[in-house]
Amino acid sequence: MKCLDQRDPEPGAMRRALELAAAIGAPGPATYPNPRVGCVLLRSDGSMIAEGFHRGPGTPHAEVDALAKAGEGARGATAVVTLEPCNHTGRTGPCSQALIEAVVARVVYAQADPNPVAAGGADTLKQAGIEVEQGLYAAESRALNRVWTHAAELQRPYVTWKFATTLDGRSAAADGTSRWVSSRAARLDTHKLRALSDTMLVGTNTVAVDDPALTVRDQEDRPVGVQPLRVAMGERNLPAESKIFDSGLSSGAPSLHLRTRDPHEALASLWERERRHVFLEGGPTLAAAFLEAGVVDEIVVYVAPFLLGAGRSAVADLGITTIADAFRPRVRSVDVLAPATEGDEPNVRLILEPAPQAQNREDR
Ligand code: AOF
Ligand code: ZN
Repeated sequence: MKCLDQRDPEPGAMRRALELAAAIGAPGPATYPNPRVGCVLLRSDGSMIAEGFHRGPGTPHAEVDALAKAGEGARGATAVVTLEPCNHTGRTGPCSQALIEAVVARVVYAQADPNPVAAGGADTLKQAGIEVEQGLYAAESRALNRVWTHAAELQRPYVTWKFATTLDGRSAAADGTSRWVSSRAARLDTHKLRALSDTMLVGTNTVAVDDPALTVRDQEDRPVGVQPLRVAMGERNLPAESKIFDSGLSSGAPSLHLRTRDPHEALASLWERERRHVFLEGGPTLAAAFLEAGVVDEIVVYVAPFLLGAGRSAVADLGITTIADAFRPRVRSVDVLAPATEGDEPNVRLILEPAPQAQNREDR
């Protein structure tokens, strides 16, 4: 078996566990509603016994995956795992018990489990006489499951609001044409971001006016990968032939009409359906409702370099009448998206993070 750094094998094992966790692919539907987790079992001399990772809901957790490979060899081992071993019976049994039964000597984990249903594994292990250490590469583990962690802490799905705008803040021309103000490169980028979420959300007005498919598609416009749940939210009745209800078009992507205008209610209902990451694509009324409810966690904006002078805004009236009350998210990144094809133009992408609502007000 491969030997890790003999003097201090645990950091190397944790780096390997993080790598294993990430090997499942991009964060999102591959493991949602579960996190990405990796585990490495070490002998007391620092050599590796076995490794494992989590492949998604219903499959063994990382620790159990590694323990199964180690068999009797796990006795006296150190388990190095990216997340606190779970303490509950969910779709599978508690990892804390599995580690106790395998008679491991020591458990080193990075991130405490933010899921209240599963937390408590560390205490159970300590009570069983196992040495437990927490915090090694905790920030890296948190970053590995950034959105999942945030959602678990909030106990509602994480919300990314995406919109495209012209230089003068218009998201569509007055006559409703130019459904796409952004460049082809920006639209391709949007599909990559959609693929990280497990839920697409729009208002019923947007479905009635734009009739979006809300699927994740490739360069050739073919649906690809695990399709998010497509949700129309609002009280307006929708034509049965709306594209979002067409599962044939979209490799079986499921859809749902939530008959509520309340963002909190909608998110609670999606959380119950085990949704972790909502990708909100408008329209202006729904965006304003989510902003006012303080439930937008991330904003992605594509700016197209042209003017319309009139037309629909990306967001409806927020009741702000003076500059001091402006909604000012923090800028996380600004990037230029180069043209994807001839005739396409560069667009600018901003990723922003609203400050928590109360803090936003106090800061002024
Ligand atoms: C671990 N190791 O590899 C994972 C953990 O319903 P279940 O049984 O799939 O449990 C899911 C919860 O267990 C998840 O929300 C998280 O708190 C924890 N995931 N825990 O020890 C793992 N995937
Ligand atoms: Zn577990």
